[in-house]
Parts: sequence; structure tokens; C-alpha cells
Amino acid sequence: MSADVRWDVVTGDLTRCATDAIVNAANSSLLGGGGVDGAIHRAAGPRLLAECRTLGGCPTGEARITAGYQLAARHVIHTVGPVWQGGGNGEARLLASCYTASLTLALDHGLRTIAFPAISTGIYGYPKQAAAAVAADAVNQLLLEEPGGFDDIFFVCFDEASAAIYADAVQAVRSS
Ligand code: AR6
Repeated sequence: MSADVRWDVVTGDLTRCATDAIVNAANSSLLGGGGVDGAIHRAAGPRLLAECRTLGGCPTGEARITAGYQLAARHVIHTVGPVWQGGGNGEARLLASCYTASLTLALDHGLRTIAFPAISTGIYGYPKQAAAAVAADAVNQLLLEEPGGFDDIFFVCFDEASAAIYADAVQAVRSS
């Protein structure tokens, strides 16, 4: 991993992160939903939905960018995680792609501080330990390819138990 980037796992509310971008665990309509998606739309205000309507949706594993409107974050990167179906339907590849596509979009826009939620681990049912391992590996790979591309990357978990799982996964790739 590049020594230049700070990569931390924190417990808290993603909608309060004052980063260049927060990543939304959206659905393929990009028109809002429950979980962190609903919280982001509530905090950003109705102009976020208006911009999302112009995007025409987003396939699973890809990412799209909007402004952050009333959020502390300047931008929202919307990505669509896979629904957990037991692991045999390309879930890991698609989840890794969410992280890679989000960071690539951030790089394209010169965004250097990015906060991620635990994509797919809520309503979409992805087991947290498996999701954390995929997330950490995908971010680590991208950081190896783009050293110096970012200042801060945060994994923001809603509860301490999830944060411990993501922290273990980050530690595992850091020490590998
Ligand atoms: N800050 C940080 N993490 C949060 C927050 C928050 N404010 N709120 C929830 N989480 P989910 P998914 C955590 O369900 O599984 C929506 O309806 C939560 O504890 O938000 O990718 C979309 O429109 C969990 O660990 O996203 C899609 O239809 C993690 O965020 C669907 O849900 C992700 O949970 C996407 O499901």
C-alpha cells in the first residue's frame, strides 16, 4: 500500500462526512431507497434526486457522480452493490468493482478524500466479513496502482461491530 494515503475505519454517520466525496450504496435506479441511500438523499435535499433523475440509472458494479448539495461532502459517488445470492453469482467481483469504479471516478474528478459505507451489507444482505475482505482488497489494489492519488480514504461503519470487521480486513491487507 502507498504510504502517502491515510486509510481509516471509523464508526459514524456517512452523511456527516466532510470529504470530497461520500459513496452511496444505491440501487440501479439511482432514485433513492432505504438504508444509507435514504439517509444521503434526506441530508442532501431534493436537488440530489433531481440530478440523479438525469443519469438514467447505473448497472451493478458501476458508479456515477453528482454534486453533494446540502451535504458536508462536495460530491456523491453513487455505486450499486450486488444483492447477496449465496456467493455464486459474481457477487465478490461486482462488489470489488463498486470500490474500484468509485475510486476511479474520484481520480478522474481530482477528489482526494473519499468515505465509503459498507456497501451491500445492509438491505442487500452481503455477509460483513466477506464484504469487508473484498472491500479492503479492492481498495488496496487500486492504491497500489495509483500511489499518491488520494489523501484520505475512510470506511465508515454505522456500528462498532461492523467497524471492527472492516478494521480487521484493512489490517489484513496492510500486513500482507
Ligand atoms: N452511515 C453509515 N453507514 C450506514 C448509514 C449511515 N448513515 N445507514 C446505514 N448504514 P444499506 P445495501 C450502513 O442497506 O446493503 C437501499 O434501499 C448499514 O448498517 O444502506 O448496499 C438502496 O437504495 C450497512 O452496513 O445498503 C438499495 O436498494 C451499510 O450501510 C439497497 O438499500 C449498507 O446498508 C442497497 O443495499
